[in-house]
Amino acid sequence: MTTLSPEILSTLEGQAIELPSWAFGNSGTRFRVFPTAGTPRDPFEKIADAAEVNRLTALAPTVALHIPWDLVDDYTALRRHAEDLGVKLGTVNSNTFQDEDYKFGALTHHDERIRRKAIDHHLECIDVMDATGSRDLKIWLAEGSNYPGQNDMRGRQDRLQDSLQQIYARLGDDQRLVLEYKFFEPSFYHTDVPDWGTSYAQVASLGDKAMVCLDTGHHAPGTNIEFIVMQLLRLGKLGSFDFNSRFYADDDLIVGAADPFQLFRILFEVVRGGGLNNPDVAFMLDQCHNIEDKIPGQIRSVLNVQEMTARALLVDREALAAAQQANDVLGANAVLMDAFYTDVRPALAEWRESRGLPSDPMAAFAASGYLPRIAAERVGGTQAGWGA
Ligand code: PSV
Ligand code: MN
Repeated sequence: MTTLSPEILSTLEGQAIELPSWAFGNSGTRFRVFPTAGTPRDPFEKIADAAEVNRLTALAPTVALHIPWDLVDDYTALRRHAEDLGVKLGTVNSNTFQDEDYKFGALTHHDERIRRKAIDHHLECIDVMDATGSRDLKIWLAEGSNYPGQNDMRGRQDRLQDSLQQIYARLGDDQRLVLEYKFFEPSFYHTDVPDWGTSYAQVASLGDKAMVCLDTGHHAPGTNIEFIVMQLLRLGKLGSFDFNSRFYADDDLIVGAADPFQLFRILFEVVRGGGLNNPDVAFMLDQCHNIEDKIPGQIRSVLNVQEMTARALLVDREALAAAQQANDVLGANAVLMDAFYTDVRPALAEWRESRGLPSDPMAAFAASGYLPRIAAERVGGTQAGWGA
């Protein structure tokens, strides 16, 4: 059995992965949303489910909120509820994609009333962050156009910068703004923040508290995502990850499911670039569980990240550097592949047990009776979904 060194284990012990509240609600495609028994009816129940993931894995100490999906009357009560269950409230995600007014844009809109409304929404999100103790405001913009000539793309960039400056000015000293990019969808011709370069250009002129968010599902097929990770770390602007995996577009599948090797390559650049257990780089999930049970889906996800991080930490960096220096193409590649092919699962299971955690959190969850219990208890009300 492969053993993991005390240094690797202590690094893994510091790993924290933020869960998205929306992963616990029902989700689906534009064709059908399949509900599951026991789905949370409100943010309090979503946080209870997220806390269960953390209880079994010790990997997920924070939960991201989405406004307005997670609107509550009393955020202090929500914060207390989370803390009572051993987790904290994390990133606050804004939403400018579900209001009729935003059909043609929000932070980029040429109509000053609509742009003002979108800016004010973000200021309200920062009010929520003040109450929840959250550090990060995550902005993903569903803005763009469908047809060439439809919009003045340059004017939209200028207005976006102005909007972001107004939002940035409201951040507290310890708060940050992270700007997420996505190459297409819902717009099909141009998107206002389509790539890391645009996000970087927009946040770089704001200041130190503005960073880029890299969602692994938001690139064209074949994109070398680990190169982007390297570059953003090099520039000191990688603020956060939204982890998920994809076969085609923004599939939001379980991280490490579609392409485990890509996850390994990304995590190796994270390790190499000093991004692991670095408070400046938040590890988050952004996933939807359309057909699988949501809580096990989240447990599987954080375990996948942990397992692949362990493999990335196993890379023999000295041997790799030596092979690179010697232009030993296949030797260098072999160093990387050796680590990737190492099965760390037995060693991690043993280590979990030594820390008082279940060696197999998936099995422990299945045996816990939690799912049948919430299915029996959560009767009536309206189940939460992507969009509520
Ligand atoms: C839509 O693509 C999206 O998945 C973005 O990645 C955001 O992070 C998320 O929704 C929540 O708004
Ligand atoms: Mn995302």
